[in-house]
Amino acid sequence: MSRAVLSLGSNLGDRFGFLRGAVDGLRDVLVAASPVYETPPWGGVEQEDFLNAILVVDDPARDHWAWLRRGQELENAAGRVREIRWGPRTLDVDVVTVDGPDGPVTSTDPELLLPHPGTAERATVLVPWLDIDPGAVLPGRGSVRALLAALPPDEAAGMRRRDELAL
Ligand code: PH2
Ligand code: MG
Ligand code: MG
Repeated sequence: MSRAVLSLGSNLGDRFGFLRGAVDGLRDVLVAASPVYETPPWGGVEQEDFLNAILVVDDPARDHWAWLRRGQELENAAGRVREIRWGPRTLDVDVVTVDGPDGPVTSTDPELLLPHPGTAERATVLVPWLDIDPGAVLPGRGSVRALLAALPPDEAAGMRRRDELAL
């Protein structure tokens, strides 16, 4: 079996529609979907605000590579064009963590680094993840609650929960 935590992001076009499209494409394996947050862009590229959310998915037949491929298919279905690093995108599906039969999967393959790099510093991932899994643990780094508490206070300050946009 493998259970994955996926991070969704969109800041181009019908942002909520693209997040919904990803959820619809994962409906048969969906365990939980977080609230949607409107978040100021991080990464230094001047661009529109993102909508971000977290999904937990589970499928006995998929390994971590299969989750990556599925995420890429969903990005392609959303018309994703790969241009600027950390730039605007219709849909970003990042594989944050994967738990397999032998525990958390770690990968140093540049195409699929696991856990997803930068997660411990990203309130845009940690906040919605904690919403749907209060006991969440980032492998190698500890509890998501503690990681969030350790971030500088302004990291989450600009995030707005959009409860009217339920996935
Ligand atoms: N993703 C990026 C770059 N910057 N900013 C926010 N707020 N949310 C994101 O998901 C995001 C970003 C590259 O993946
Ligand atoms: Mg990303
Ligand atoms: Mg990505």
